[in-house]
Amino acid sequence: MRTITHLLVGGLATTAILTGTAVTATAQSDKITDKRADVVQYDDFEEDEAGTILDRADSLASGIEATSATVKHSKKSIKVTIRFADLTRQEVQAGAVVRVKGSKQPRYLISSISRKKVAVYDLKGDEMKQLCTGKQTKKAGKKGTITFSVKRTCLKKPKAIKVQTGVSRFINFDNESFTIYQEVISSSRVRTPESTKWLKAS
Ligand SMILES: [Ca+2]
Repeated sequence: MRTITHLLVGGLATTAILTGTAVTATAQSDKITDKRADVVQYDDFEEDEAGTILDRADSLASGIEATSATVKHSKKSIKVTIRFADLTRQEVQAGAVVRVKGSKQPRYLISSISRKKVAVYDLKGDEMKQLCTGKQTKKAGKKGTITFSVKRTCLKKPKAIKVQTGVSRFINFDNESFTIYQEVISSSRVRTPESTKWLKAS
């Protein structure tokens, strides 16, 4: 699980730093429609850093081809819903990287730790301290969804947040080799997750 979490941090957090400057907007919910046929397969991170972008059939077959992600920032919680073309029943890991107002770096990672749970990690420093857990629900199959939410108090009640999301699936993982499918939610890019607008807790 550690490897999976680190992958999400690497993939999502790194790109978050590169994402442009802040645009202030009043909103509490934002939906990003995902580009189609854009699941990336990696067979080795050292030899295959860029991975392979799968075509439509193989993206669907990966079981994690996403169609959209919706983020809601309410007074009590932060809720993410990722929708899929045909979601696998096998284990997948969903994640979100959260920026808060006043911080240039991504501040928190929310990541699946089991089928029914996510954890929030503090990205400040190298330790990736786990701050709390939240609930996750998964509906597999056509038009399937993964929804997770965490309490806003766990993220110290941020005034506004920007969120990037993605999903990963490991196949045949052992210490020597693995295949991973990764889907980042973006309307235009394949490896860079798109950030929501600034979402206020209103
Ligand atoms: Ca997609």
